[in-house]
Amino acid sequence: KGDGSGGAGNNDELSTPAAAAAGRGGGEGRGGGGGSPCGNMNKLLYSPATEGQASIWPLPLSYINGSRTIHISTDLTFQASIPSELLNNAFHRYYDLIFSHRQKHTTHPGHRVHSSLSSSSPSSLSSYGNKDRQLCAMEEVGKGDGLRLVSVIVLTSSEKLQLETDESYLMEVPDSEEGEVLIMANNVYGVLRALETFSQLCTYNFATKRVQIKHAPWVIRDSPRFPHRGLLIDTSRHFQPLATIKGVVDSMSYAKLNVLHWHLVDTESFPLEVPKYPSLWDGAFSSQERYTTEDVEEIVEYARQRGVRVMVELDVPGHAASWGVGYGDVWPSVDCKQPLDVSNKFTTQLVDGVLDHLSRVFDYKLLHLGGDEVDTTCWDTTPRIRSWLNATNITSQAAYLRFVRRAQRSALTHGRDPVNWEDTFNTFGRDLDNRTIVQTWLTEEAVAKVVGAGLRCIASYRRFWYLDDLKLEWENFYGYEPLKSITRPQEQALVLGGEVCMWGETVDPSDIFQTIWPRAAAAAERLWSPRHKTDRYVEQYGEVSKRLKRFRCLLTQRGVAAAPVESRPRSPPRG
Ligand code: CP6
Repeated sequence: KGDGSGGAGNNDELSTPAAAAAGRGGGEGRGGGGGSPCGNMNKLLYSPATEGQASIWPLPLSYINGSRTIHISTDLTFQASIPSELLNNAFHRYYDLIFSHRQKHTTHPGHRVHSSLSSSSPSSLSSYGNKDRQLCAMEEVGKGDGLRLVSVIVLTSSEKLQLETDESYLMEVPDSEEGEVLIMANNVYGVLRALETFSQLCTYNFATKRVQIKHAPWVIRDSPRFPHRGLLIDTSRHFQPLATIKGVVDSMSYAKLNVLHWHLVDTESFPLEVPKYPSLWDGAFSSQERYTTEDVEEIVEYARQRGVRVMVELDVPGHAASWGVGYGDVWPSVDCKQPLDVSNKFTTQLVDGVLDHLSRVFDYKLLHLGGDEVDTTCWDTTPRIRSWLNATNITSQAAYLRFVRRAQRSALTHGRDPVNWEDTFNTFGRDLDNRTIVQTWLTEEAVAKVVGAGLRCIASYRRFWYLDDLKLEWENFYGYEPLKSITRPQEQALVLGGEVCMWGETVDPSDIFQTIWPRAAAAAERLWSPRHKTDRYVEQYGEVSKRLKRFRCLLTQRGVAAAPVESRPRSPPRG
C-alpha cells in the first residue's frame, strides 16, 4: 500500500491503472466500508453508488495515499500563518460542512483561527516548524478523539482576486490522529481550494458516529489547468433572487469553478439599478424583481469570499430592447426596438454611463460586452438611422463594428479587458481591439481560429456546454476539450478556459440547480484537472460516472438540488 511519505513531485505515475490496482493512487472504486455519505443515491431506478467512499471532484493534479482510517475531532482547529478574515470565514463554513452530522448544532468555540504565527515571517518554513511543535504540545490535552489541527501556511497575504490569481496548493493529511493536516498555498484562494478538497475527504461514519478520513495518509498537489472556469447565469429572462445567486456561488466553489458570468441584462428585462440613469430599471419585470447597487456589491463580496470572480456582461447593441422601457430614445422605433440606435449620441452616453457604473461595482479585469446576434435590419429600415448611415457614409455592418469598438474603448478606459461573443470575431476578425477576449459558442473550430489570430479565448461551444440544452448529457460536458487540435504552446496559452452557460429562458429558482448540476461538474473537471486524466474518460467511463455520482451526492447533502446523474430516459449522448 502507498505509504504517502514520498515527495509530491513524482507521484503522477502512482495514479496509473497499474498503481491503482496495487491499491495506491486511488481513493476511487474501492468497495466496502461503512459510513456512506451517499445514502440517497438509490432513487428507485438508479443503481446505488459505491458505498461510503470519499472521492475528490474535480481530480487533483496529483496525489498519493495510504490505507489507514483516521478520525477527525469535533475540536478541529484551524491555524493560519497570516491573520485573514476571509480564511476565518472559510474555516467556519467548512467546519459546518464537515460536521453537518453532529447532533448538537452549536457553534464550537474551538474552530477559530489562531494567528499566532503572524508575527514571524510567513514564508519561512523552518520557523513555522518550531512553532508547530509548540502548538502540537499545546494541543496534547484531550487527544484521542481524532485529528484536531489543520495548519495553514500562506505565502502572501494579498487577497487580490483576478484572472491570474494562483489557486494551487499542497495538502498533507497524516496517517495518525496525533498529526496535523498541513496546507500550503501561495495565497488565501489556494487555501480555499485545499479546504474544499479536505472537506471532500471527510465522511461520516454512522457506526462510530464520527467523521473520518479513509486511505490516509494523503499528499495532494493541486493546481488548476485553466485560470478561467466559469458558469453563466442570465438574470434577464428570469429574475433570480439574491439567495439563488448565492446558492449558485456556493455550489460553484464545491466544484472549484471560479467565475460567475453574470448576464445581467437582455431584451426581456433590465433588473439593474444604475444611479445615474434611474429609469433604466423601469425595464425590470416588476418593482420587486430588481438588483440595487448594494445587492450587486453583496454578491461580488459573497463570491470573493469563496474565490469566485464575477464577470458582468452588458450585451450590446443587440439583446438590449429593455433599455428603451426607461429611455425610449435608444430604440430605433417602437416597432423596431433593437439593436440600440447607433445614430443617437445619447445611446453612446448611456452605454458609457452604465459601463462606468459597472466598473465601480465589479472588479474583475474582464468585462463582457456581448455583441452577439446583432440583426441590423432596424438600422436600415428606420429612416432617421438610414439617413445617418448615408450621411456618415458607412454600411450598417460598419456601424455594428463602430458600436462594438466604442463599447470596447469605454471598457478599456476603465481598465478592463473587453470580452465579446464569437459573432463579433466572425464578422470583424482582427478589427477588434488586440486585448479582446472572444467567447466562442457557435462552432467547435472557433477556439483554434481565435487563438490562431492571436486573440485570447473563452470556450463555450453550445453543442457541448449549453446547460439550457436539456438533450446534452454529462458526457457531452465532460468530453468537450477546449484545446482540441490546438498544439502550439503559445496558442494554447491564449485559451483562458471555458464556461458552461445557463441561459435563463426556462429556469427560475425552482429548477435552476437541477439544470446546472451535475452536468456543470463534468465541465468543471475538464477545466481543472490535467488533460491526460480527463481525456481517459471514454475508457474509464465507469470510474468517472461513479465519482460523479458521489460528487452529486455531496451536492445534495450540502443542500444543492442537483439532479440524479442518470435521471431521464437517455438516448446515446450526442457529439
Ligand atoms: N441570449 C443571448 C441567448 C443566447 C445568446 N445570447 C443563446 C443563443 C442560442 C442558444 C442559447 C442561447 N439566449 N444574449 C447567444 C450567445 Cl441555443
